[in-house]
Amino acid sequence: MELDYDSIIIGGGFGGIFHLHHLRKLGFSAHLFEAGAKLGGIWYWNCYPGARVDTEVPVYQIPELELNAEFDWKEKYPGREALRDYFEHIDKVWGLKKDISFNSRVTGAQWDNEKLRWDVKIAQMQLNGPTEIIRHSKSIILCTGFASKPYYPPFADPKKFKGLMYHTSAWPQESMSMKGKRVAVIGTGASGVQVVQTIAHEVKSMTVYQRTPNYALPMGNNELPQERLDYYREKYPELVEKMNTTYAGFLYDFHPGECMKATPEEREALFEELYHKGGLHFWLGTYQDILKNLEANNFAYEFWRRKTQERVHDKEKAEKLAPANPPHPYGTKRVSLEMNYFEAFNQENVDVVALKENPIDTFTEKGIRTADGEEREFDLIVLATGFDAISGGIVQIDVRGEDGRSIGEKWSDGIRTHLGMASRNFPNMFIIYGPQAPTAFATGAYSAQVQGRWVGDCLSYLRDNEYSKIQPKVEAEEEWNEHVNEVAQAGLFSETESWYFGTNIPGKRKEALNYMGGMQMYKQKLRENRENGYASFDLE
Ligand code: N01
Repeated sequence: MELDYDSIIIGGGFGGIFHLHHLRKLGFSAHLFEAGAKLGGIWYWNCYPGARVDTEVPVYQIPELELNAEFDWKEKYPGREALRDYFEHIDKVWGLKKDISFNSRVTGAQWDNEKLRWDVKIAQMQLNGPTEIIRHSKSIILCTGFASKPYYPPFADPKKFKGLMYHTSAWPQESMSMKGKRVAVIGTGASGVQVVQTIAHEVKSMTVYQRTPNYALPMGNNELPQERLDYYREKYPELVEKMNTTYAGFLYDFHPGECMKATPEEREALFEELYHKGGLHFWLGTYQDILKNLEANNFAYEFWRRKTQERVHDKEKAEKLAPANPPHPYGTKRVSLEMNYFEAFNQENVDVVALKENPIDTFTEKGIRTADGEEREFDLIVLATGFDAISGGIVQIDVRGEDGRSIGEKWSDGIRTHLGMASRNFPNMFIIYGPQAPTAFATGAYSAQVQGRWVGDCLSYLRDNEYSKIQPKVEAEEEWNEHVNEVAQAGLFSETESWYFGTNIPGKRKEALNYMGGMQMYKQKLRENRENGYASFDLE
């Protein structure tokens, strides 16, 4: 069999680099193709002002002891520059780049059932344009990340606008001065929040076009003193043990009590404590029934609203940012972390337009006109409008399986995977941080390692037992699909329009894109599958 590598890995974020390292360590030859010019995946592309992770150190790192010995984080919630440095550090320790091709976008892959290999098509950027190359491997590992396909809403006449316009994930790599600019920010998810709070003080004026208020919580970021870093290093094995026991791979878990059984005083005291701790404590560390019971949920919303309204001086703006009627239950869209985001609206140069009452009518040469007829003029429009998340980055690649159908065609009637990592008719293809896996409910670095170890074990099993092909049984996919959707229906999440269910993209099928049973249950399922000799898979 003519092969270039045992495995081709697509994407140079946490998933890709962990797989490259792990598979090489297991004795496989592997090569990683990355569309960007550097390592980092999402941290390469998302270079908009203020890009910062919302999971704290030491959780947001690959849990491998040798990586943490020499890297000094400066802040509890590292910014994009520090994260890029971390990727370079990993490369130094693991020597990755010799097996990576940058500026190389995988555009398609076809399974060859005679030669039992994948033929992978790669567009390599050269000075005079892209050149296509084909490489062959026994397996492919899609580490394309959950947010590699930006969403550009179908606004009227966006091309009319003569100023600058960038999506947050396609921001120019060179730094751009914001001083004196008139800026529009469309979208108030995590990216929009970060842009607003970072540049509000330097721009001439800013209009935030908000469709849905973000129930953002204070990040509580701070510098990490040396003693804290030393403590993390010394205790790292114990901290990892703790991460190995929690819902999302964090160092804390949901509160054991129930909101509906707590007295008003107990509830208020816990909410205060968690809110002031910062980070996601007032979401993934609070009473679990808040995410299941609407009455309990309203207590959390009212608390968040009171706290937020206290921070915004102008009553009209405060009402738009934290309205009396919650547009969706608290915490059922991704909760963002902010650093003085709400205070930015106390500046006279920052305004918010509530799009549900006053939608965008059209883009104009000079700016944006809303339904009320008002045209605002801008030098820069920031599209913080999110992603065709989780499945979008996969189906945009023309991956074709045994029967010649693409993964997009197969999933057009609903996503089917087994364990969120394999799909029938696509032998020896593994998906990392993708649909029907814990993905958005676990950190990327942690998930990469959990899924990577399973993939490594699976490929070693094939090699040791002289199998050349593995794919899930149809029944296994159906069972996993039922389980994923059953778990997702258990809480209040499915009632809210969000990228968790694909409903942020017009026309995209509504379905549970994440496995919401938690990391522990997921790891148990992986373990069972490995220990029963991959009984829910067909091996040839
Ligand atoms: O994207 P989003 P994001 N007209 O989908 C609005 C991670 N992340 O890039 O809510 C007007 O959350 C849309 O409005 P609505 C993190 O997991 C992490 O911000 O659909 N507005 C929403 O406000 C995060 O959750 C970090 O009504 C329109 C916004 O655009 C995920 O990435 C930083 C619109 C999109 O928000 C995605 O975050 C950044 C339209 N037609 C990202 N269409 C950190 O670690 C959409 N919107 C901190």
